[in-house]
Amino acid sequence: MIPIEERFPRPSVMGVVNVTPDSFSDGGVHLDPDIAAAAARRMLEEGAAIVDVGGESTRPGSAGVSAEEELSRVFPVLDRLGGEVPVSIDTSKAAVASAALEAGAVMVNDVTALRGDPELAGVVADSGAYLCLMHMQGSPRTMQEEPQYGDVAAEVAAFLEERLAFAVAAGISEERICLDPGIGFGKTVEHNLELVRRLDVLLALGRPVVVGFSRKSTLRKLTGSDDLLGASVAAAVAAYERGATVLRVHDVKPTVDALTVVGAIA
Ligand code: HH2
Repeated sequence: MIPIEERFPRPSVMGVVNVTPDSFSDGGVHLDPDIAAAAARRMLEEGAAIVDVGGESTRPGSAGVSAEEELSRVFPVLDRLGGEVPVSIDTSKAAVASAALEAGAVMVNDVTALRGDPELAGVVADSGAYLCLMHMQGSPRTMQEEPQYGDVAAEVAAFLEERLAFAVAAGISEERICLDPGIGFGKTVEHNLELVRRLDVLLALGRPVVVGFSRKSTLRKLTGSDDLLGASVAAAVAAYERGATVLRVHDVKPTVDALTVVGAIA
């Protein structure tokens, strides 16, 4: 088993393929499994190290979908990829993760950090997959109503430290785990900016950090623009420069190019 930092060295780009009708930036675009699989292959060609496939939107206000519905969206995509594209399955459900890992996924990306489904930790432990643990305050339905923190960086780090210990106690080796502050998940604009500004507080936990700022509403609020490409690339570069390892993005090529240039200058 290769430690996650060797399999996905800094910087690695994670391309986003949402197979949902309602995701907040690309909802409906990839609902056809042929189109979704083609998008995943294109992202790999453009330099993505891994593609995050999700069948349930977690946008603010969204309700959940059943495991059957989620699987019926993502499985045909994984089936078409045939294990040829490294896939992270964006799910909180053990049944979905289990089927996806069987179909070749190498990582489970759980926005609930193993709080959503008591069976998920065991599925990850038994499979030897990589795991991303993300911070969220509240649930997608309510999280943007009134997010509150004393010290957002310290509180997010304390939460992730506790979830990391939980995962390790469940038999998931620490070297398979990465951590994510959960940009936009129960956070104001200032909370999101502070988390990237003080990414060192998360890095101190000793695990690779994933940042997903791409196309999030904070960028729209900052720029006043609906075209979030430049803003998303800037946020990825800023996160990388502060030590993030994995950048979760919708626009792979511009991000890879930007990181290549920033890396050459460094
Ligand atoms: N953001 C979203 C979904 N999953 N996973 C991680 N680890 N980090 C993130 O920041 C993250 C995530 C939300 O973005 P998106 O996939 O574009 O939208 P939706 O949840 O509506 O499908």
